[in-house]
Amino acid sequence: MKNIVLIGFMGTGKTVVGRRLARRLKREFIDTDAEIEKLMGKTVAQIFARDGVVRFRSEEELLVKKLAKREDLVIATGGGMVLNTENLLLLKENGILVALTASPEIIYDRVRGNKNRPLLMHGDMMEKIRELLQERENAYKAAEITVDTGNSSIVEIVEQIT
Ligand code: SKM
Repeated sequence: MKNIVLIGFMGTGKTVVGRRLARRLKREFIDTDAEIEKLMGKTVAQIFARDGVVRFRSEEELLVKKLAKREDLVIATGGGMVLNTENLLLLKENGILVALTASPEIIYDRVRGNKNRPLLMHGDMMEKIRELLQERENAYKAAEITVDTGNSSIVEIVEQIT
């Protein structure tokens, strides 16, 4: 069966929803950020600081190439994964893309205590969220299904996807 690929901005719930969805469907769950952290033995923040964003993006690319050959997975992608059109096409080849969304205010509430969000650590966090959301709006529209995670429980969200 095709993979289920969760895309969307940081703080939209991809990891939490993905894990629950995988359990429900009895599928393997892959979180690309966690996978890259495991591979490189560093947190995302450390990779950004020590190796740079370009290195992180190329690790994402390599990982997508591997994942696109597999089936029956639930994949939670990093928030910037879909900025690369090649990634998007590969993930779509054998996957159903599901976009998770939430308002900038809810995203802010969910991510503000998290130190592992290097793109949001400099300057005004709320402003940065709005700016990046605007830049990426179109990329997230590549999904076949879009689910707002702002006002629903995880169970309800999983229900909407299945
Ligand atoms: O993949 C990580 C990393 O912090 C970059 C990112 C982004 O570009 O939105 C989101 C996170 O999931």
